[in-house]
Amino acid sequence: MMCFVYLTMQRVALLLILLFFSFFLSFSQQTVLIKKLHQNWTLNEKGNNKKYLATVPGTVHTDLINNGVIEDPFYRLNETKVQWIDKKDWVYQSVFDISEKEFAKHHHEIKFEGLDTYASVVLNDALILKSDNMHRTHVVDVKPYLKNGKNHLKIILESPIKKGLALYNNLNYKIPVSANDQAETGEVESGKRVSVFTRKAAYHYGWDWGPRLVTSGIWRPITLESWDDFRIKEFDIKYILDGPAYITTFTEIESSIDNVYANLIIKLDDHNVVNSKVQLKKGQQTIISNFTVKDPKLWWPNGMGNQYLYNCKVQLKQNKASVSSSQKLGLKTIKLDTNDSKDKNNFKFIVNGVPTFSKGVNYIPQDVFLPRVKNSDYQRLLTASVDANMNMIRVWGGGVYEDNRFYELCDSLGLMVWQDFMFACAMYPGDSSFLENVRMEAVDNFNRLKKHTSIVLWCGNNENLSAWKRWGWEQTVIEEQSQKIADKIWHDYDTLFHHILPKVVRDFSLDNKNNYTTDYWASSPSASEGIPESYLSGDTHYWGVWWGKEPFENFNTKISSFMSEYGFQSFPEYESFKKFASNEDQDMYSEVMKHHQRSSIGNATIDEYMKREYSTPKDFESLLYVSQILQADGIRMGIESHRRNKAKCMGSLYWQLNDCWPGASWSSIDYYGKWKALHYNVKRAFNPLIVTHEFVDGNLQVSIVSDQLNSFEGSLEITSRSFKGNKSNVIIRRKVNLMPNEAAVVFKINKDQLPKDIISKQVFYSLRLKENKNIISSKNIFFQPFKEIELSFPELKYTTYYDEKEEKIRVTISAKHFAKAIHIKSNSNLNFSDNFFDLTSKEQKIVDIDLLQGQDPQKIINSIKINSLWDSFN
Ligand code: BMA
Repeated sequence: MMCFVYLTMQRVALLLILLFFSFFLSFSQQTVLIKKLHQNWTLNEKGNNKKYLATVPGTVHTDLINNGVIEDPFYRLNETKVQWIDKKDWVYQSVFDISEKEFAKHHHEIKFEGLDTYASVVLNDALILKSDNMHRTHVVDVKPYLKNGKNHLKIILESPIKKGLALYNNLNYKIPVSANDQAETGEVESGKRVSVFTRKAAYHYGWDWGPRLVTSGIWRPITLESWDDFRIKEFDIKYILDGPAYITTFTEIESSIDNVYANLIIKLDDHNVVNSKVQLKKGQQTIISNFTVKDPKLWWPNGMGNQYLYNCKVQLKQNKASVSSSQKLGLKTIKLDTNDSKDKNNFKFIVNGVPTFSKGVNYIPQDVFLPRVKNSDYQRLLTASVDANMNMIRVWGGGVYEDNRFYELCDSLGLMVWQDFMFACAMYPGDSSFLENVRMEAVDNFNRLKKHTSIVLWCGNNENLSAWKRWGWEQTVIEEQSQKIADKIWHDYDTLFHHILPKVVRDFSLDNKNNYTTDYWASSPSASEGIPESYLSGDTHYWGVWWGKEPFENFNTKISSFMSEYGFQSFPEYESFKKFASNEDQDMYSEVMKHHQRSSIGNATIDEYMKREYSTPKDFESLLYVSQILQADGIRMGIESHRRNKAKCMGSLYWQLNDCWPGASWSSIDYYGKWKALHYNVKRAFNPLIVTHEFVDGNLQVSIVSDQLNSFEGSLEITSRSFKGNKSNVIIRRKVNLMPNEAAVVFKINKDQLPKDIISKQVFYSLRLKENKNIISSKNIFFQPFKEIELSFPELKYTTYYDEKEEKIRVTISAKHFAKAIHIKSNSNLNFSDNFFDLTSKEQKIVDIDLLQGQDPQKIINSIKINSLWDSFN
């Protein structure tokens, strides 16, 4: 009986709770409905009735792959077989249902976040939008066209090549465009480079690290937004940090009811900070609210502190209806300091008052077929960047304004974003419709991205100024066309990059005291607005190594205030090679390997540098591996030199983080996600504290560099070791101190005291920087190129162990004799905690890989193979 009463009481309580919630829900309804229109799409070539199932968001190319019409364009030479696609027009169609309840809403808008590119959008037989810019977002009021029940949506995409050709042929002068536009590969009429006429990712037309695959498609989401009486259209936050944070919010309300009171509530991390009554007016109105955070938690770049992000939410309630919007808010001050002192650093970012050395990389889109990039790809790549101790990433101007997901991760990981506008290595048209199109693109993207704490700079273009003023384009136009045409092209450049784009950045980045909060830099590289790069001011792209065939050692002397590009190529590893090529392609100069190399001087340049340092690798797999060691050691030299010279140089962004297809390139992570040897070296070289060296006039100088905000006390050990066996001889062991953020030479050895002749081939120096007993940075110094050095068979030994609890495979490695660049391979796409490291005879190294769910540890363990440089020649 007792039991029955108890149960009944429980039920009553449950009922009461349910009643309470249903009451609450009915009085607090979300009035905005958002529906993705991604279902039931078909694709056909215009004029051909054969329809294929299509994926939205997607591209024509990937739909044709999925329907078995074309083969994977990344495999071997397949890219050449699909060049016809960009000369055709394509039609996407879908039918979507609208229920009576949805239809009853008072307002309906469709948002097109990305149409690639010349699109005509037809809804139920009405043309509702024509668009010609892949980078723009369009919102269309569809209330007059929407039907209760079935709705037909059709998007016709015209060939970007045909459109581009029409614009090209219409112009009475020629616009210079770099050879990255691979018009010949695309069999475009007379090799005409039409890319600059179309507001579409430039790299789709080809680049020196990517194929030519000019896509069409619905590349970003399409959503239908339906609402009743009012909604929050925009929620914008501005602040001034001056001890406390003085925050102002701008809530843009759109209402179809008039003279009605509503409650506006703003919450910061769940605390109510504003609670006010607002009178809704028909049309649009912006409610400005102010509040103060007395003791704000700041946002810091990776390595300098936490990335605190407040959660700021606005809610508007009126009677039963409630709408809301929220935003993450990081509080920081940022300033690009470009003071004009020529003898000191004059290009540096000051974050929260602290001059900050920018350690990072240039980023290109992760795939030619952009909608294929998954959340996990963003996560993997950006996490790899902070794992390698970076704090900055440059979104390069020949790709796209990235997805929100990209910037959200940069916000939470502490990666400052240098954001280019999408212009690269070309001059551009200057007619009014082109300029207005670009202006709107800038407005769309600036406003979409301004809420992201991570963005620290907007830059007008990549290398357009260099091309015009330094690569000789201006002169060629004067000679081949006329001075008048050269003046016109420069005038258009000036209009776009010195007036239109900076005005957008200024207009939309004013704080509540009318100060600009976002910096604009007209071109990378440049000394200042309209003035080409110089090593005395501004940022530079140093390509003497690679394009100029200069020795890697030149990194030690070619130093500017900010090195925003420099790099060297390598091949992807053998496991990756096997994914895009076949056995018969195992030659650096095979058709397939040449095809997957798009730099005009590519494989021969890798070859030339390799011969300077190494003997000929014994086979193709070794060649791929040695190319990575070559790249890794070369770029490490660059990074360390920039950091050693931090009194002069405050930024080092190497070219490039990632790939958009598989092939030879400057990347440190290959298309399949494998870290090349370079990425491990970047991690070492960007460590907050490093020990580093250089030879100055033959004398050895050892330095330590700190990016720490507190001083450092530790010890330095330099030991001479033999390649064979374990003979060693301590050269120095001493205490070292560094002030915060300092770089200093701590030890010098005169060239007369360094190993010479035969000895220099038998010994190396090992540098160790220790804090307490822990090694925090180490480096080996070799006195001869490896082709001269007498390496011994290292007799590597390893054991493996699977840690079930931590889901890690642990590999313990040791060597009998010195081993250079030990590479642990497995046939999984996972990366090891360390790789491509040197091991001396007495050391033991433990590395591990974190398994993903469902991965069979035994399979991976069985596939593990270990080799080192020695194996490439023996
Ligand atoms: C830089 C970039 C890219 C190019 C790279 C390698 O200058 O801006 O245009 O891919 O060089 O050549």
